[in-house]
Amino acid sequence: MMKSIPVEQIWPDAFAQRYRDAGHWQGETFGALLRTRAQNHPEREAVVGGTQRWTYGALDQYASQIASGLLQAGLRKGDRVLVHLPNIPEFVSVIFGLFRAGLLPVYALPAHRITEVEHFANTAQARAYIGVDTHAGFDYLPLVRELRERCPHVEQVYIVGDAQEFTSLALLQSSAANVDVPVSAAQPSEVAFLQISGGSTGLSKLIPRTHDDYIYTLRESAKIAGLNENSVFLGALPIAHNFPMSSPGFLGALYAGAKVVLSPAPSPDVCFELIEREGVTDTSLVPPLLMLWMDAATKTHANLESLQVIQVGGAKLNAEAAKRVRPTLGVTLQQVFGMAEGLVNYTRLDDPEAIIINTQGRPISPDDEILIVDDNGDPVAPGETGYLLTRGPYTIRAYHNNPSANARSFTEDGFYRTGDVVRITPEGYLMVQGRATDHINRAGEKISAEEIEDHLLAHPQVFDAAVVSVPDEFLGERSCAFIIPKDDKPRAIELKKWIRSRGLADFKVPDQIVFVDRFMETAALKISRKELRAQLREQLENTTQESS
Ligand code: OOB
Repeated sequence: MMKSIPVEQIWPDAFAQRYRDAGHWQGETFGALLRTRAQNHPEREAVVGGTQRWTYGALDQYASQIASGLLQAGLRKGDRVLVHLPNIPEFVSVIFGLFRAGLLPVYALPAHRITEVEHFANTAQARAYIGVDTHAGFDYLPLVRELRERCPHVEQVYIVGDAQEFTSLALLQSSAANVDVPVSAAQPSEVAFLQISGGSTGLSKLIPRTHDDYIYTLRESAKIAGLNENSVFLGALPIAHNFPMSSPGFLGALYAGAKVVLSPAPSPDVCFELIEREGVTDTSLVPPLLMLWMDAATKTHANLESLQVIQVGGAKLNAEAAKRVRPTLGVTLQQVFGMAEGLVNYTRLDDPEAIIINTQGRPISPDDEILIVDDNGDPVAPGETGYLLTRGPYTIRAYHNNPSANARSFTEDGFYRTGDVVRITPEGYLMVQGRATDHINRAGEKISAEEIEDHLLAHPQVFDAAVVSVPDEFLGERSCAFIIPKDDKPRAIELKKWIRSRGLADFKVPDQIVFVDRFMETAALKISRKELRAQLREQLENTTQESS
């Protein structure tokens, strides 16, 4: 079994020292963070979701029960635990229980299916899985059974709801002997959890984040977003995503001692009711949802007056839409350009309107280093467009257990190659101009072209496949698969079913399928997949289409 990963493998000593000296890393852990708040204001509401309302005191107590229950069940500090939960209060008690015990959550999205979950389980060598019986019409228990068969190292399973042959989370909590796990079980410099990457090349990678570095981002993000103990944050997007988790997200809200309201769905009909009922002040949305909300706001009877700030990020927000936010919703827009690997940029609440509308913000930290380089890796002239590289006090220097991705994604001196193409304004604000990597940013969900191509190529009637992004008015981008069929041409619908049958999240099913006889004349010459995808994207308009 692998031991917990020491911080020394993430940041060189000199940098770690510098970040401590600067006061960024303050030696706090998630366990201590919750305990302090529970002691300071035990009766204040912390998490609301479904029919449940938990105070800080209750949340701390549930987290303790989960921590001691899991340790009593034989899990050991440093073990990884898959967390596959939707937006329900148990998401919060489970991860704080894991943090308290020094166990590492590995976050899977509710939309992820067996193939993705198996990949996370194997990459992390997870020893346990914590999930839910059903959510949004999907029965997760068959997935869990399949996972247990494929990954015997996932020894323990806990289920929120009807656990059938597995153990219910409620039973784990009630049977835990009343031993309080000390908050010192986990150290600030240790890895607290593994977040999943957007999967720009091939399969998702695991991102190790420490207590120290992540809590730094929560502290600063809560400040930048203006959260305080009177704030009410709505988790509308799936909270397993880094954005609604920490930018400032529900963790930033708990850091500030605020109330977190969890919505089972991000749609305006569900969220508007919660906003009115709970007096929501802040939430985070991806651009397509913002559009839906703005549209619905003109028609709703719900009272949205409590709303103050909406963070929008995950994909580029167009300036015309940005302009309409204040007049339509009566809130301050805060653009957020971030990545699970680290760097997060925000427009500030008191920035001039032109900056809020036209830029994607500036970094959280004075120690975030921003490099914008050309094709040769040389810095571009100030204000010119180039590839964004970054390093800093909360940007990882390596993925978990993935030497080949590390060689591609980080420079020798520890800069992360974000894959984004940006320029910087004289005031230091970043404007995202595009990206260099071949993924599809579908409403904020990143889909690797390569991953989907590999699954399409496994179809017996597919000779070759190339997946590209296509601009989409609503989604920002949608996915289009170009297919060279074998003699016996499949139907588009069959290929979509095929992708689903491979055990993948629904958002990865190509939105559009185009059959072609060959890719192009130049295909005879050796060109890279990347060039091929670029050419196909350009030629999309002229191609004979059989879209579905
Ligand atoms: C967030 O995190 P990820 O890891 O799902 O995706 C990161 C990528 C960025 O490299 C960039 O390509 C894109 O998503 N992105 C944006 C953007 N915010 C993210 N592109 C243009 N404009 C924006 N505002 O998506 C994420 C993590 C933390 C906070 C916010 C977003």
